[in-house]
Amino acid sequence: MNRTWWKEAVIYQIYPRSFMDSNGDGVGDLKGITSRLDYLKYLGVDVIWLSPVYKSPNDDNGYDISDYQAIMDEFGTMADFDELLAKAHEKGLKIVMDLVVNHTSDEHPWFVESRKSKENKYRNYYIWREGKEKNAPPNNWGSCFGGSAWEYDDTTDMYYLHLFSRKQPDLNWDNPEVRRNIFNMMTWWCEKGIDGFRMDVISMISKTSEMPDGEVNGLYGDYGPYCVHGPHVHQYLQEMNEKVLSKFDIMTVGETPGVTTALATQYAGENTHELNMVFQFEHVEGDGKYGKWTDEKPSLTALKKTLSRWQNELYGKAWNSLFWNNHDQPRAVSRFGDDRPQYRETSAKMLAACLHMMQGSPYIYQGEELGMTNYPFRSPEDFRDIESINAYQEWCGSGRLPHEVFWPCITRKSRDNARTPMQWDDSAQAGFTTGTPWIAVNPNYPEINAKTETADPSSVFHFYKKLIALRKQLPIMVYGSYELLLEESEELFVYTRTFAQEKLLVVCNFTDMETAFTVPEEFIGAPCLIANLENSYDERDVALKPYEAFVLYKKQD
Ligand code: TEU
Ligand code: CA
Repeated sequence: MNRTWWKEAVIYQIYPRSFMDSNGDGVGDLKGITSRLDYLKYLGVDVIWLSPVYKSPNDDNGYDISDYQAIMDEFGTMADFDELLAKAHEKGLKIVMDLVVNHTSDEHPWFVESRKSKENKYRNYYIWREGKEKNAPPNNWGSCFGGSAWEYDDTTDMYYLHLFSRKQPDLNWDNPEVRRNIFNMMTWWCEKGIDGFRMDVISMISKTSEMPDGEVNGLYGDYGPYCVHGPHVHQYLQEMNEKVLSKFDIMTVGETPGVTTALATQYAGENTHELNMVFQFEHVEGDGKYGKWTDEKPSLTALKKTLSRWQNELYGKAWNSLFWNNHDQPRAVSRFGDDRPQYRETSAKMLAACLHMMQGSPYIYQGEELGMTNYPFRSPEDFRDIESINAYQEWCGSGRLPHEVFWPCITRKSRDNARTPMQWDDSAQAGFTTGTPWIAVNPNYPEINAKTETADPSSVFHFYKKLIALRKQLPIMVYGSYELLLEESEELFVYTRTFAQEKLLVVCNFTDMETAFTVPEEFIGAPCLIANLENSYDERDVALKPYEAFVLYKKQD
């Protein structure tokens, strides 16, 4: 397997709106990010993935782009971006941009033109269809953000497709002019010196020409069979690779909801000339009770099975991305760990060890390295995310579910859990802003913040810092093969990594119970690389405390 910088990198995701506000307007911005680069350098990460910073009306917080080559007003100017890029490179940090090209904003000039008339030269940049009959959309597909996936446009008496919000019309990738314009824009950013792209819902860019009704689950039909992993998706990605990606030393990661390991070996295969890696979602989806919404904790055996399958089925064929959370997911320690005060730090460290010792490139979402938690939402007015606001209306506002049934589900999974401001210190608004933040700061910021944790060697922050440093020292963490042990255990996640003469044993207690563990013969007496609690692992039998995790390392003689 050939060595590359992105296989050995740790990537840190910044959600700019909530990372650091430099001008007191309550919204994070580029100068704010630049002011915090030394913090990221100290943590030890290699790459920053910036969620979208392009001009946008912010219907979906920047994932609705109205100008791909201009910076969002609230985030600053292109000069601010150029300064951020230059300063990051000076400090040895790379910058990966978030490329959102499945759709644009409805305020993008292409769409403004497209909707003017059926003859407009931009008409076929988007996906327009006649209604089934008067006031009926072309089919029953539902949008990810609630309601129909079709919006009626009376100027031309037709409907346009939007798999997300009605202000995010889907681009028609079958149109070579669309592809040409997108590839030119990507080249423009690469020539500025950026270091790669995270590609938003890139598995959805090719749709079938036939658009029949989908299987109904809930209120609308499923667009999946017609819009995900469509007929030309690999052709378009290979064209993108040939015309743009292959010309630069950059990293690419595709966001591919619905991807399987088999498909991933095509999207991110060592020699398929598409992408370097993909985000799979099998370990963070499928737990829903009402659509994606649930108040249930995921099952450990299901989690182990899913992650182990991805470890084994990609090994030697494609590259894994590793993540517990991002700007769309609830906070890792609240979802997979235990955010009660007596267990929050230990379980956050356990999750970090469990993920970072696996094969693949680990992604850290802003604040995860502090053990930041979900937010204590009190009412729907606390939400800012279009997905949560629409879902509450669709499930409760409509009377389908009583508030007390749905509320625990939406508050546990709302994307806004990940979007509350980064907690920098224990001053007002956690040091994020001197103004009023666009979304409330988590009230636990006096205990959970970067200033406190960078000063405390036993903090979650320093545990992440140590894991990142270990990855630089140990090729086995990057390139070693994976084997799951104790498959049926509901309490312990235990696996080994093997690389030439070296071997790692990773042991994680995912419960708040003391749990017995027997160290395999070959590891008895092996040195402990990292652990989240004070304990000795020299003996055969270990009584693991709640959320205890440790890693033993041996070099076969
Ligand atoms: O997310 C795509 C996507 O699948 C999400 O809608 C995800 O499934 C959902 O949020 C889980 O609750 C990407 C971006 O990451 C997301 O922020 C955008 O809202 C979306 O695309 C549209 O651009
Ligand atoms: Ca600001």
